[in-house]
Amino acid sequence: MKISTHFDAGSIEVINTERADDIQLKIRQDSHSDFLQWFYFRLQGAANQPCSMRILNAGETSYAKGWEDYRAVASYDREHWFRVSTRFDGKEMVIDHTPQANSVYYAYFEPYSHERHLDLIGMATDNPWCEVEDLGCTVDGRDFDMLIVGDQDPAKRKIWVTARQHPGETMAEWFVEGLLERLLDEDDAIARSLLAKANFYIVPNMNPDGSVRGNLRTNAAGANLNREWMEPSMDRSPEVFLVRQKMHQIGVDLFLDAHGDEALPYIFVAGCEGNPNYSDRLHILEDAFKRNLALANPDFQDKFGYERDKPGEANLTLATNYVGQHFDCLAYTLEMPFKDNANLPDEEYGWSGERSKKLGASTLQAFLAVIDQLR
Ligand code: GEM
Ligand code: ZN
Repeated sequence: MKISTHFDAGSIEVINTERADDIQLKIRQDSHSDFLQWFYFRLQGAANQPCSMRILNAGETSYAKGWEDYRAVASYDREHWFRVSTRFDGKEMVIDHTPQANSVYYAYFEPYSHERHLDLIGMATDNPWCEVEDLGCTVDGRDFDMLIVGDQDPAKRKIWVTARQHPGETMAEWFVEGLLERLLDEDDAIARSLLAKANFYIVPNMNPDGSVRGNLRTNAAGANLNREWMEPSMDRSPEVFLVRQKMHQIGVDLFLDAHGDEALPYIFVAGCEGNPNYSDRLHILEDAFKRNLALANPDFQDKFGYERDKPGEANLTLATNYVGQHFDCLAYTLEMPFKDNANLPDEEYGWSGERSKKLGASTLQAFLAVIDQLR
């Protein structure tokens, strides 16, 4: 029996693989920080053997509550992912599965590979409505791409979407794939109506290095990018520095930052209610956006989510708060679950890449609903 991780986003520490019913593993820290949560590994040689994969340090991970009512995902072909039986006693998490083949993969959530990221950029390059802008390089020297969709008429509204500041939150890039596919669909009336009024500036992956390294939360310099927005630096957080610089050149009328949440089994948003400049105008815009997103996609809800920030107490190092404050615009963090939507559970798949894509496509309807009230 063999467990390996030498592939894009692969990450686990192997402790003992002598017995299929007592495979002992540990989740590894992010490459340059002490966050630990993401796992993704391949098991070979255990076909038709009841396997129990014990994650010995699950109780010590960054978000241990994320393992309550959580089920790991598995795949034979790395295309089709399904949930498998998983149990957590507060200390260890055990994945119980009898593989039907001698090669199977297990992960925290459906991975989104760097090759798929490059294919997404390629698909966009092919489309006459889309331009690929090279923003520069990441810490590890990877290309850092932004997609511009629209005719770039400066009179139009500017809608920005970023995703995967936290690289292990792969649902965020699935979300962008779904949003982009619909936005570039010339037969889609929502997309065409939006592009008549707005240009889009989309960064499908804010953290390519952390993604490939199998990090949950940080980049290749150990930075949590969603705490770098007040004082980004080209050494520690070039990904934020370059996007923020571009925002100040172009302007922002609406901002959405896509994330995943480890513990809450819901889809929700977190806004700028704690910002010094928060106003009735922004509150009304936030309500209209949420109301229309829920109509467009019942997976979204507004009852469960993060505690609201108190007036004036927002942490402006977060993307949403920084952008909402500095551009006086509607700005939201959108959260999708690593677990499932408890309001609309799917026994076989839980929350998935496909449902993230559908939500991304639906979000265009909420954008269209507020586009005329943004300023
Ligand atoms: C979160 S954003 C947290 C926002 N909280 C409130 N109350 N507005 C982060 O960066 O910690 C996004 C995420 O990691 O999913
Ligand atoms: Zn996040």
